[in-house]
Amino acid sequence: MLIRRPAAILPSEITTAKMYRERRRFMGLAGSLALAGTLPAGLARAATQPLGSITKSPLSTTESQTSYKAVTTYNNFYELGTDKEDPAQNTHRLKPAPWTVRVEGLVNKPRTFGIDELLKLAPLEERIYRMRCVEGWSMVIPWVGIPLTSLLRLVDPQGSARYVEFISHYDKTTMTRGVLDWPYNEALRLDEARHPLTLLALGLYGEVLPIQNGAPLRLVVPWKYGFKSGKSIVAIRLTEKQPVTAWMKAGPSEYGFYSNVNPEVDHPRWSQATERRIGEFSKRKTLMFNGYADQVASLYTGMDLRRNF
Ligand SMILES: Nc1nc2c(c(=O)[nH]1)N[C@H]1C(S)=C(S)[C@@H](COP(=O)(O)O)O[C@H]1N2
Ligand SMILES: [Mo]
Repeated sequence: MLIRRPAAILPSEITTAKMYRERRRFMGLAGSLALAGTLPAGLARAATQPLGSITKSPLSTTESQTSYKAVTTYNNFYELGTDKEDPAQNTHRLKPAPWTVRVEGLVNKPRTFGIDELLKLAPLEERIYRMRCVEGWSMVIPWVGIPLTSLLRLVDPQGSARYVEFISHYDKTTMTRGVLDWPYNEALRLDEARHPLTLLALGLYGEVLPIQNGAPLRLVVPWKYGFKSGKSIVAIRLTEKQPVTAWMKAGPSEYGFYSNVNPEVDHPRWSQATERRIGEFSKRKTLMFNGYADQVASLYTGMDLRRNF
């Protein structure tokens, strides 16, 4: 059998998680061993556990996906460092297992879920979403997850519940101190949280979520700026009052509660009219609600989206 050696793989082909991992494994091992084709059997095993069967969602975009490498090395996860490369280098600061998430507050059936239970709540779906950061860059990411509404249904929200707060894990002994008022928290209105596009992500590129992307579970809200998609969530709390979120506390004039992608509302320090898709050179025009207006605009009828930014 002809063995295809790493040198024969073009960088442009390295788009899938599996291929990227294989390439890294080759580079990380003593080259002679790998090239001689004498890889010990144990090393051929996947580095991460498989998620099981995943169905493809019709809610996915058909735009080309950002490379696995960019998705997993260009991150915002301030708990693991404030530079884009930091989270991928500081993954040892977060232990994604064992893990539980408690769902509490104004619900009739408060409950704590383990990751195994979440994986069984609803069929796992691949959702390829456009994501846009408030900093002006965007990516297309094949998330794997379950609709958040599947989880909310199980805890039976009370009639008075109007908001859903998401609280991220924080450990001051290993994670960044200062910068934000930890733990990181974000929130949605209950109808936004129940919207079919709102995803509880447990994986990407067909595999378990890498730590730098918010393992073991993170929120994904594709029509809002990236910071609304809290990572490494430990608690989901239903409330009557609008929660004050970490970024609102840090800069109330810059980060409002809604944070819908809106090219007409500039960040006080820069325009939001265009964005750079990671991997592309020229800029794209930013679309209202990040291109999801048909699905979500009705959530905001009658609201002044300049005031409710
Ligand atoms: N806990 C936590 N969640 C977070 C952040 C963070 O710093 N901490 N950064 C947010 C921001 S600003 C963005 S753009 C996205 C980035 O997600 P990604 O690195 O998986 O692309 O995560 C969001 N979720
Ligand atoms: Mo962001």
